[in-house]
Amino acid sequence: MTDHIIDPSVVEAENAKLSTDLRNDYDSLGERLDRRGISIDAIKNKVAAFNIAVPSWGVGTGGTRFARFPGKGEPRDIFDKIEDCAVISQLTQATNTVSLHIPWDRADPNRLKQAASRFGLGFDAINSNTFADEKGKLQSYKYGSLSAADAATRQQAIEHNLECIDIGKTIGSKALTVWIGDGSNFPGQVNFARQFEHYLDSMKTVYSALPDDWRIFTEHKMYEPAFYSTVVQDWGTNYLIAKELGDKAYCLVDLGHHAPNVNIEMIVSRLAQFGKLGGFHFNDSKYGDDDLDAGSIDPFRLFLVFNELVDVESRDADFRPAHMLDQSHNVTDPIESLMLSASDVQRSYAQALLVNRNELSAAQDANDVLTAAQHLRVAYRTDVEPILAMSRFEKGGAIDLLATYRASAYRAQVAQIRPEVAVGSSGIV
Ligand code: LRH
Ligand code: MN
Repeated sequence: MTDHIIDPSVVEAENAKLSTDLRNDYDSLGERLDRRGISIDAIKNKVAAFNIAVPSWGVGTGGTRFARFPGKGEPRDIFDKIEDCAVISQLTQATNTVSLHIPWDRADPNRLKQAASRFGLGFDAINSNTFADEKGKLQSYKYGSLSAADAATRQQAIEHNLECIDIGKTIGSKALTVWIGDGSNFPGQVNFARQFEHYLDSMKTVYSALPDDWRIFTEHKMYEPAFYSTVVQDWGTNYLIAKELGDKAYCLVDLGHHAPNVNIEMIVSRLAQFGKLGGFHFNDSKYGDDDLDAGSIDPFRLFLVFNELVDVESRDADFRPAHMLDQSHNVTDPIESLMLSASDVQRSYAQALLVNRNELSAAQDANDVLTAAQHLRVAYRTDVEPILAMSRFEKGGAIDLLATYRASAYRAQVAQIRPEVAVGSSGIV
């Protein structure tokens, strides 16, 4: 029996105000899609099966290197974070997995599993962290971790990743995500080839410890915290790594880790075409790795990414990229942002499912440029909110996410029991 963190009667009461209008909106959209030869229920069923993992580190208020402004009812530990994730899952019905980060979420793995399964939550990819030093560890990652010149430092970073695999095995994760900040700040500071060789050697040791049914995701990022060179800097390097490591190795695409205006949807197509697209960290950005809410700055780009994913899915039924959010909520209630972001990622998937792929291919092959472009725009311009809301409603979630969450007064309730967090800290968590 799954516990509900929000009193179901609050959700029912809010839904009761909206369900008739929703039914009407759904039926009228259904008629319009019918005229396009599309079954709205088929789209809704696919949307209902779509899941996106919530980052444990995203439910606390985030910050920058300059400052962090904690909000009310900040989660005190991973168990508070799991409860906040349960709220997001209950109302969206689209986020029944959590992605942990070690050591930030280190705790008794069996307690973690229990705390999550109480709310019907599971664990997605587990993230290692060798981009910050951990108290009690001998070696510092100041000059790198898995790619460090110093062998003892590399060994410590390897052992940390092996520990993450062990924790993951107990809690039911099936993947390890490895993002490292290793790089350099000055020309000449490192030998690129030797540094990359160290990294590959270290990763081969980590790879050899993966259980048979696991995957390892390597995440590329253009810069930060290193500002001259980064070991895993771009998708090309990431593809090389996945090929070097083996069949269980895949590339993870964090949307914010590319220079502005980079054609990310084409990177997605390339990695998928060569069988090395493992998953995503969805967020949005305007300049750097801004970790803004997915779909909040450039929703058309998010749609174009899903247009590529649905294209691959239409040719490969086994294609199962891991979908995760990776955001930092500096000025909003993280629960509200994560709910809307999960829904906006679902929205891009639903819109991409509306593209008439046969007619699109015919127009592409005929160089009928505008007809081809129109097929994407018509899908993108379709308001699929009735499909998203009906999927939530039928699964016991909220028709109006924000209104229902605010009606629950969850934030005010937890602010009663969770102590105020002192101001003055900085950093993303
Ligand atoms: C690096 C990153 C990575 C996480 C961290 C919290 O920028 O995207 O995925 O480990 O954020
Ligand atoms: Mn990321």
